[in-house]
Amino acid sequence: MARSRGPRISRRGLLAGGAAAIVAPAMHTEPPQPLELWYRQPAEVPPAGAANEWQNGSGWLHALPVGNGSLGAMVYGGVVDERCQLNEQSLWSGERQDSDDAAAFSHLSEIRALLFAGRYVDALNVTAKRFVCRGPGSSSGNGAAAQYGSYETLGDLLITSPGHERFTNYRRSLNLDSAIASVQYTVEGVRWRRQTFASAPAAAIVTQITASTPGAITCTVRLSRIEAAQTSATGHGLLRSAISLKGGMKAVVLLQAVADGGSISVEGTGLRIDGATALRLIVTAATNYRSDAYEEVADANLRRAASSSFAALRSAHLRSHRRLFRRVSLRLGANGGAAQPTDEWLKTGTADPALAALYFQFGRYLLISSSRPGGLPANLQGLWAATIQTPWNGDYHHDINDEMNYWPAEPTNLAECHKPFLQYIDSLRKPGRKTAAAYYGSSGWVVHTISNVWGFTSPGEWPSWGQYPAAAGWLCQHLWEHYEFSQDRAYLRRVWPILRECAEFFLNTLTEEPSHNWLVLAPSISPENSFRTADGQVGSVCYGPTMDTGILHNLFEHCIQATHTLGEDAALSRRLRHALDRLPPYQVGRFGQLQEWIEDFEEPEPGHRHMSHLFALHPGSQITPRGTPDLARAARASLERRLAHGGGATGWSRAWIVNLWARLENGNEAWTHLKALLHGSTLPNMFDTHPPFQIDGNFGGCAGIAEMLLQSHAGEIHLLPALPDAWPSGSVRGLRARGGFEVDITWSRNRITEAAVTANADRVCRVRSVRRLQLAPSSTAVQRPEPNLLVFHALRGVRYLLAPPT
Ligand code: FUC
Repeated sequence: MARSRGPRISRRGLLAGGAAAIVAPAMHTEPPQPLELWYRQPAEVPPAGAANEWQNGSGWLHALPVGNGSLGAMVYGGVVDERCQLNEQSLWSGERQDSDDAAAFSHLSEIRALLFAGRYVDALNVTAKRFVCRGPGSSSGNGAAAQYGSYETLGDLLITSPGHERFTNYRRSLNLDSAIASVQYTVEGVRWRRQTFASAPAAAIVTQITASTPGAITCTVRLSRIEAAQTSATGHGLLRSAISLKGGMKAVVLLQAVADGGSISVEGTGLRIDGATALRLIVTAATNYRSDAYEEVADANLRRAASSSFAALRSAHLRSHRRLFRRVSLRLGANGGAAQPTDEWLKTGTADPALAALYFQFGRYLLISSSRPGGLPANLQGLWAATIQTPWNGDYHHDINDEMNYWPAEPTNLAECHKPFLQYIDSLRKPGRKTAAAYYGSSGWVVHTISNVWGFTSPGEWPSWGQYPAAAGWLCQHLWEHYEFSQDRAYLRRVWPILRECAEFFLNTLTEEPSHNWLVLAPSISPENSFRTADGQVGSVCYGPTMDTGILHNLFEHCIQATHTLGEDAALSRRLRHALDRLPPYQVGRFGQLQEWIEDFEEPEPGHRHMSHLFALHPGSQITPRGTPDLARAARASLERRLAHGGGATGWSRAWIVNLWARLENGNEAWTHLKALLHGSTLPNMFDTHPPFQIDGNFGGCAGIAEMLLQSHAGEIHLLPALPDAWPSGSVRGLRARGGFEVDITWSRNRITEAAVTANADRVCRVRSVRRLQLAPSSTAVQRPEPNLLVFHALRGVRYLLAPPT
């Protein structure tokens, strides 16, 4: 957003003029949108002690996730056998390791020379031998037994209720607005109800069981884990599971049963409850990842929660969840499908916009549940993983996956949920400095494709996916976006050293290629894609791929802006500008496409899932339909070419495509691909599937919907930039725009009927819409540089109403 001062109007003058002031929130006119996932049958609970292959089988993918940002559960909704599969986000195998190869730097010039001589396959071979991590790295995504480690399940809470075999009126659900998973059924006239939530304020998972007949609750409760756990029951309704993993990771899970009436006794390693009227189960857990006093932490949390009533726990949980969740509401019309259970709704394949609205809010729900301040960032599975060996180690992949996880954070008004990621990026700085020195002989910090919770920043074990230094620049985009949306200068000052050190790394590492003297990263890759060399071989390691240009352009521009905003480092700013001017330009290839590499190579896999070379269109902002129409056309040609060859096959790839079409302002194409995501890559519990389950598509799809409704990357707020014909009427409230704005939009018959913009500080506001709008009613001075572009000076906290002329 431009920060120059526009028309100067005093607050007094504005209010004196009468009418612009704060107006009541826009009323929704569309039918209420469902905020619930619901099912007619339990998720199939696997037999006790079953090995972990079942994660991608039937049961877990029907179970419903709850989470408080670090502690989570998958609730199956079983009747006789209920299972809540538990997770704690820092429970990782593996350990800190020194995976940098100190000799790597001595091979850098050789690799570069091979690349610049066009000997790509030779360069790949030397890189594979001399310029990868030491040791097995991620072990091809199977690192559970290696030092790299894997994110692991915490175990299960198992509740057995004998005599409940013949149940009727079954229903289970997850309400996104209350963040409570519920199960209800009837057995012989007794109505049973279980509610489970993961409370952030209580740092606990709480399950309450009630029955309509006093004294009816008789069940057993156990904690279990496939391996490496010692479980014990003590008197007073307490269970304890102590986990100890090879690398030194330790965890404890505690459960306190609190019964109204009846009795609790120890039965083996579990508890037996007899004749209770209500039963409350409190679960807390902690690991030694952050503190050796983890047992005390879990214990204190347990005692605090167990001494609160269910009503008090529930209302504190609701307050904490709704404070975040209710900031945004979305209605997209038609919700006929909501009458069906969610698994059936997903299967029907009908184009129901309300399903998209539910998916959008589910994405926000998942982010709130898996990423809260103080915790670790949402990993490849958010925080829900049922196995010892989680696919791809459940780690942090920086070549699309973890960035996509956080695309919705700022626009969908969950900036707090972005913080774990921002802190995690900061934590990579220290190991990343060592990696920068070992491989590039450079100061600054760098990270490559993958990281774990142990600070892994080395290149991955195989260069075609692992040699990706630009990752550090992409991560820094998130630090900047948090500032762009908030305009919080104190925050920018705090993170500036991270950005600066990253920029310094790239300034040191960029090198001149011989043909045009452009500055390039070498060796690099265009994530996970390959190309055919002139002599017909397949290469991957390259120099100056288009994505690097997009990422470095972003990083350097942001750093330049930061130096201006913070009044610092004019010399650095000049160096960055100089380097920016010498990055490779965007090139258009033989198909009219945006070229992915510095040469217009043939592609063995033209439908590749990664959309890396389109970074500048999204999530970057250098290519826009109005600002760079020729490049936007080339980007579109690239996208169409990918699609013509089967692109979008994985969930996250499809979600990226939605965002790309939204940036091309093509709502109908965005909707087509959103439907493909909903009906092709979504599991019964609404988790995205790669396959297997990978949460990035959930977040990317959620962000894509926001991107269809509101964009703010081109120095202006663009209302409904990509509204599909299929969403003729709707409303959205509480989306955020860069520049420090909050925006509401209501539309009908595909045209805006009303919008509202609120700024978090006095500043110029530029609003674009397809339809001519005016500030209504208001005395605020408005400029109209283009028919559909309004510019005015917004005052802090005033809600400006925009409407078509009457
Ligand atoms: C990247 C992708 C894969 C997968 C993995 C977790 O490597 O290319 O498709 O999403 O991350």
